Amino acid sequence: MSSQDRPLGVTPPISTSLPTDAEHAVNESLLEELKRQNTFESPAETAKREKVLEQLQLICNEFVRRVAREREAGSEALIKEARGRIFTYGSFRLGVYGPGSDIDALVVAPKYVTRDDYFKLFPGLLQEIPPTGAITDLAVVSDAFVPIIKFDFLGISIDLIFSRIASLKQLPKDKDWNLKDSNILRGLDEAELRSLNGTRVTDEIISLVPEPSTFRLALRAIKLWAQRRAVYANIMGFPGGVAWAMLVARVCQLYPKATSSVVVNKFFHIMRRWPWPQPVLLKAVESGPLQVRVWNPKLYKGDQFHLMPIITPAYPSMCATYNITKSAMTVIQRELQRGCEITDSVMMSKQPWSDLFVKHAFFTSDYKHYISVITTSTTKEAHKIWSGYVESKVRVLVQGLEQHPSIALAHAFNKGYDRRHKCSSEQEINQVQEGSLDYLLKAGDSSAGDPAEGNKSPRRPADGEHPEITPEATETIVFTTTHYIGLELVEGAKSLDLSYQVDSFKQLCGQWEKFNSNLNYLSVQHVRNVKLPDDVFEPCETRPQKKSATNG
Ligand code: 3AT
Ligand code: MN
Ligand code: MN
Repeated sequence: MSSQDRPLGVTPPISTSLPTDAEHAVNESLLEELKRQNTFESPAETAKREKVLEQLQLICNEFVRRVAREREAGSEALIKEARGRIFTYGSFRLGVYGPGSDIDALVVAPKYVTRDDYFKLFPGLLQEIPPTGAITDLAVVSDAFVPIIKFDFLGISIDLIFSRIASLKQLPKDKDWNLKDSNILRGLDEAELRSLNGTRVTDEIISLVPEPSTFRLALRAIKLWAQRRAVYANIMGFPGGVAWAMLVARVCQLYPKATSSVVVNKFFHIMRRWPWPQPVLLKAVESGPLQVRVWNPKLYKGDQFHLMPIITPAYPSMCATYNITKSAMTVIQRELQRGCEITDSVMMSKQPWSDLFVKHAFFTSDYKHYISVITTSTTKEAHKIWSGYVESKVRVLVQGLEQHPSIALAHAFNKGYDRRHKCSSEQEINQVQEGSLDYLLKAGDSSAGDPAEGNKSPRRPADGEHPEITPEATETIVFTTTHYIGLELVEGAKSLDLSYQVDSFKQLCGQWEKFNSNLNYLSVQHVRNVKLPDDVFEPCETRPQKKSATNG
């Protein structure tokens, strides 16, 4: 258990006052609201997660034993004792997972086990050891930035990554053994370092908060708020789960005895007034023991460009928010301001917590002008790769738009919209590529076989081949993903010629080595609020209306 007396953080606490009765009461109502909002899963579902993790541990041991038998033949004692270890990270490890959360886990193995062994043997063991049908949707992504095996285990999605420990021939049996000691990083390559990083960061965050249960409830509230307000998305230039967790952890350090409700209220005030670009740190940044780059704006010019640096506590410390754009920062500041106002009034019991979690108005009233970035592909496989790449570059377009003299703010919505279209001619495909929704397949529309699966052979074109459109075989399923960027114009803005920004963005994406002009397409369009498609609105929402001339 964490010590109540040891001060945590890079400064002393702001207040060590104990909560008042009123604060306890508001805390109770926060817990009730989070339950009502379905952020907790049932004990039975959590028990299932534990069972899945036990199974994974057994598979992990068997995996290491098999490699040991092959590579350490003769060392009977070593083979007999050979074992691996499953660690978790992400929302499960932080204790803030909900009904839909995955389990992010890491396989740790002794020095003689390689990443190649992991990708060669582990998928087979997943098919072999658990009962038939327990593992579904297995996908192996060995060439990713963080190489990963993804699958569903009894319906729970699992992200499983791997690292060995180069200094250990045998992993300790001790249940309390962990990855905290930075010396375990010695001798590892970049991918292995990154794989160990997730668990090391989450473990450090928890060990650096004065009261983990207070932290967890407050973080659940902040995560829900950030998701509802669409300011949760690392890839779109907003903080992701780890960054929001670190901000909440910092506030917990500053108010070590406070309730979660007070932490949430103080979170908005402290973060609203944070003197960016001064970094948010949970502890002093360590510079060793390895020769690995650590976040340091005095040493690295690139680190000076981080607008809202939030620094991970585990060595080697990194900036979790290097993605944040100028516009995203403005949007975050506005949302923090809104959070200040609402939670101040909630703390005085003048407003309910539910007001904090009201959905954003990105499409309904925030903007008049939108830019839509439409990626199109004619096969499902090609679309996954292409849309993923373009998504990771939308921030670059945002940064370009921010430079435009007529644009005050370019706000990228935090998620893209996936759509499927049924086209019966080359011309219709072209229209879809340019943003037409005339051939949209509604969810559940099965008139084209199983549209989720895309074009079935023989109509599905081979890789690199253009889908053949003949009078007999007339249906092509076209896949699109659209990202919306809301624009705020400067006062008195006249022209809105974005061709320079748009062309440079298209050029950047088109230069990607995996871009296939036969299968992939990219279009960028200007959309007025009154022309936004139906599916970005909930049934209960009011669409933006064209102002009638008489209303002026
Ligand atoms: P959920 O409860 O699962 O929604 P989470 O915080 O666990 O929330 P994720 O499972 O998406 O979120 O991510 C867990 C961690 O995995 C967070 C981050 O350290 C790492 N991670 C996720 N996506 C990426 C990515 N694209 N690149 C690098 N690291 C990633
Ligand atoms: Mn997760
Ligand atoms: Mn995950």
